[in-house]
Amino acid sequence: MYSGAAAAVGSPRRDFISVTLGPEEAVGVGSYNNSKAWRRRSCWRKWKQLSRLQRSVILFLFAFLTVCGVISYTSMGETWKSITDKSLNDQRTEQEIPRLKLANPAVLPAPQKADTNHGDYPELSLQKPPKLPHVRRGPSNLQIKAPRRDTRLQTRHDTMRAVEELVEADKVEKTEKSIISWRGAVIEPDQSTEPPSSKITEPEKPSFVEAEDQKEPVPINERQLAVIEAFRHAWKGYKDFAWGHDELKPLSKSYSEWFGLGLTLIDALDTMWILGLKEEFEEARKWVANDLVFDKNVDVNLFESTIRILGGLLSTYHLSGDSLFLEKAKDIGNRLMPAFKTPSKIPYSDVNIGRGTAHPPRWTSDSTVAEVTSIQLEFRELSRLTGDEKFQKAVDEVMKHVHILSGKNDGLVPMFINTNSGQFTHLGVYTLGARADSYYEYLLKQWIQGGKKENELLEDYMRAIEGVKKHLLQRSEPKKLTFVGELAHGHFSAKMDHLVCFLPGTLALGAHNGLAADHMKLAETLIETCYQMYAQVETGLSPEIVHFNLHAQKGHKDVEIKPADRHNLLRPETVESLFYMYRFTGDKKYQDWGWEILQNFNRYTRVPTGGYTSINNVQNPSNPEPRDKMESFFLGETLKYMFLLFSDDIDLINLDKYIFNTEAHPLPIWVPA
Ligand code: DMJ
Repeated sequence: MYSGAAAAVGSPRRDFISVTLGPEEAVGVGSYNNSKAWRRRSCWRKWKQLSRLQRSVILFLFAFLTVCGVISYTSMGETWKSITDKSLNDQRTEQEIPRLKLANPAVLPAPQKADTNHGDYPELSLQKPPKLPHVRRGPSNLQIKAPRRDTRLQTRHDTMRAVEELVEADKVEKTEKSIISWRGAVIEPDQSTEPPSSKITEPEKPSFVEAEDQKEPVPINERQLAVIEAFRHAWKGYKDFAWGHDELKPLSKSYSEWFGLGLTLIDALDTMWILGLKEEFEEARKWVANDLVFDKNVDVNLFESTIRILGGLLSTYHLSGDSLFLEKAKDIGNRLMPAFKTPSKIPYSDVNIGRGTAHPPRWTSDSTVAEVTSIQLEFRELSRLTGDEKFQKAVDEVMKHVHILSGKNDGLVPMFINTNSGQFTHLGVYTLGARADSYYEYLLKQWIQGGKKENELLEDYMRAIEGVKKHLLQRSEPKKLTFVGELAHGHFSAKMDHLVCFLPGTLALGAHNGLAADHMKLAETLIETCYQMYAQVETGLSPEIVHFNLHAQKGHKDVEIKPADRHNLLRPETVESLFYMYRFTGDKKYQDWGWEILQNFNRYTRVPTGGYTSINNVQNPSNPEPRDKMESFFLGETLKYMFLLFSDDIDLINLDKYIFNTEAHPLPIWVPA
């Protein structure tokens, strides 16, 4: 091929021209083509002018660069492929979200594997940690997965602390490990909602953005503000006079020690979170981080330390996402395990958490039935979070054992069980009060926690409620209040502990979860009775125990109080049940009743210098005889349930996602409704 352009410049290099010129150039379509050809010829000329060595060096460099180019193209291709795959996956996940949300809206963190201790327990299968190297934060056995935080709580905290949050978020990014912002730890995309018993190998479900995320935050109302004020007042007393100790003695401006583990502080952590008390929470967190040490030569009660300390740490972990609380929970959980080393596997009541030894009380080898059967929610959750089955295995064995044990009366259990023989003792006495109460509560709650699959728990619960109806229900005079009495060797006693007032809430929770509708009816009548245990008393506060009148007598109310029973310990059970009743019915009278109770606590138990005190005499408004003690459950339970009762936000601890332990610490339901 000949080019007119080539002829114009008189190039002798026809071979070059014939190789490089295309057809357009051949017909001479403009100066651009001409100058390009000229440049090429000029380059060729220069190339030929180079020495052989120079040309070799250039060729070598060219070859080297070509090889590098090929390598980097290959690796970029991989990256691009993974990006493309990821984006395809993301698209698929987004498409799947609506369906998954309906089937199984997740609120939970993936179970954590503390160690891969595969045992022979069939119901527990360990979950492999997700393959997400970018979220690794330390040795694999210490990795914590952030739980999904309650979005309502978060919204409120966001509003309150937006600016500080930005600063803190920055700090979080810089600090790789377990420091959290007020809003909680980074939510990782692999959170799932599976119980430890299901066989999951790859918990790779994303955390869903749930419907309520888009809802407007519900503003805090006047009554909730009053609860916040009450909490702050109580906290002031604790902080000023009892910081880091178990309980405040508000009158003597000192403290009492039970386990020496900062019981009130731990019990109150999640309440502070729910109430939005950031400063108080952070100060308390610092204490947990720096001063809470379980390696102490001290005897603790297994039940009390499980429901208050383990339960409090686990729920705070769930709400805040702060791995500090899970680490502490693991520590105390492990230290409590020696309690289960008994001939019958029914745990001892006491454990020395420093020495790793356990024992029953000095006077008996019995344990209390409520105590050994009301630690399950916490230990099961600890297994789910850590992937370590031993916790769940230990407490499930207790339930299985009690399930088949003789000595029950239509599902009602005696109050004691022997740690050697594994048999019930002191047969013939049945109560829903002290020493048996939370056995019934935890039957239902474990069933709900585990996704309503563990039929034995449900069977035992349903049978027990039938037993209550058959043996323990009576009506009082003159108001015909339905109450739950006790049965002692065939004799009915019209005695009812305030503790029994957990029952209306539990019944309502069961009905909400699909159990018999008549449970709700019973709940409605029983909560009225519990309210009357306050309303019929001079201070408007319930005594510890009441006796109901079975026969109408002129001038007598339904409620009679014996001198030994007229104390009030700031207990939560009635406000707890009011909370459930309001959530499930929306009937404002329950809020009003709770409001009355709060006002009476303020009137008769509030100590001006800080704190609230239990009182000795609910029948004497002019001198209720303060006892000089603020129980930890006043902050852990009573005020928390008050705050939730007054809230109209059903997503503030949504009862389809969380189950409260018996100390009011919300734990996730593994398969939320
Ligand atoms: C709390 O520790 C728990 O609610 C327990 O189940 C019963 N006693 C107190 C509150 O009254």
